[in-house]
Amino acid sequence: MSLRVRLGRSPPPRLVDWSLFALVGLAVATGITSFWVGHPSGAALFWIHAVAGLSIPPLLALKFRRVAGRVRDRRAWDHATPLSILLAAVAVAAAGTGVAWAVGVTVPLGFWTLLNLHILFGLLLVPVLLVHLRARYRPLRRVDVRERRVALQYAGLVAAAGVTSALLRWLAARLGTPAATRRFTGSRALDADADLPVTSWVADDPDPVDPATWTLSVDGLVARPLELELDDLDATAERRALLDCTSGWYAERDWRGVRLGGLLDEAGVTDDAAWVTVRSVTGYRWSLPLDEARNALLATHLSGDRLDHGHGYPIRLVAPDRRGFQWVKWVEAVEVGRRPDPRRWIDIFVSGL
Ligand SMILES: Nc1nc2c(c(=O)[nH]1)N[C@H]1C(S)=C(S)[C@@H](COP(=O)(O)O)O[C@H]1N2
Ligand SMILES: [Mo]
Repeated sequence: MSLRVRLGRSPPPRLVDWSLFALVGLAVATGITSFWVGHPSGAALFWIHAVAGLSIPPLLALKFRRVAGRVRDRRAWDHATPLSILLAAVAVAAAGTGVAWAVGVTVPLGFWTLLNLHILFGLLLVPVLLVHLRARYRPLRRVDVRERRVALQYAGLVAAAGVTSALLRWLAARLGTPAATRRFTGSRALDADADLPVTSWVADDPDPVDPATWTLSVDGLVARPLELELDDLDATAERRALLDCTSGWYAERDWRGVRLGGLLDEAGVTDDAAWVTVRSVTGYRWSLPLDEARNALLATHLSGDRLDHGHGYPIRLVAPDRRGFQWVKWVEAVEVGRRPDPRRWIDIFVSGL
């Protein structure tokens, strides 16, 4: 009885605020890094993201209860109050779209998915929170973290978030919502017989490649640089692989093409080679560690048909266990190096401009 009463008291306001800050930081950091996790060994990252994210709403509710009076009374407003309200709205929107995506809500947003919106609100939280902090910063004091009951409350909060996350997954499966097929990344399965959507971001949209003038070069740290034409490629390697796009869908399909490892052997990589960068005609590129690259495919065919322009004709990278954005389309160059190409971080965003 006394335990319940004591647990019922709110944690100190500053602790609530600081833990909101920490949880938002954790949710944003795990959310951003999750973009380049495609292998199930990284599933814990998504789990932490869910638990951090779901721990936020209860604390927000406490905070809203605390400041409600000050917000309702217009005379109590100061220059920073509108921004605080904006921050509250963005936080609620980020949490709401995350939960809605997880249970399978589908809203027609044109090109966008709820997951894209969730990402947008999540990223927006960062600048708004920083400006809010400038106006409202209060240091955390010893007295704010001294009580044992607070530790219990937080343990309960995290446990409840974990249970809620599992419940949402169960609910989606039980109700058979579109999220029932959700992978650990949050992406939903595309119908097995559906055409793969064409997904290029930031308008990376080159003219169709002319096979008469197109060549594939393999150079960098190699003994014999190659310059190949389409007919030179012995596209007989087959591979079933799962493409998981960060906009929230995945599809397992049959691909055919040349093993990148075969080309690298033909070119003879030197001893100091460690990374392979695959670049498109637009400059869009990604780098893979040498061993992983050997195992990747430069595909010419998808589900038995020659690639069409949208999917990367004449060849595109198939990088199993990597996220979709790393599957470079319209490939024209393979560069072997000592290090990953730092330009990839810029070029995946600006190659279409
Ligand atoms: N050159 C280039 N390759 C690209 C992209 C791009 O914009 N430019 N988009 C990537 C993204 S975000 C995804 S999900 C996959 C989608 O492949 P698809 O269009 O064949 O379905 O291609 C990837 N390869
Ligand atoms: Mo994507």
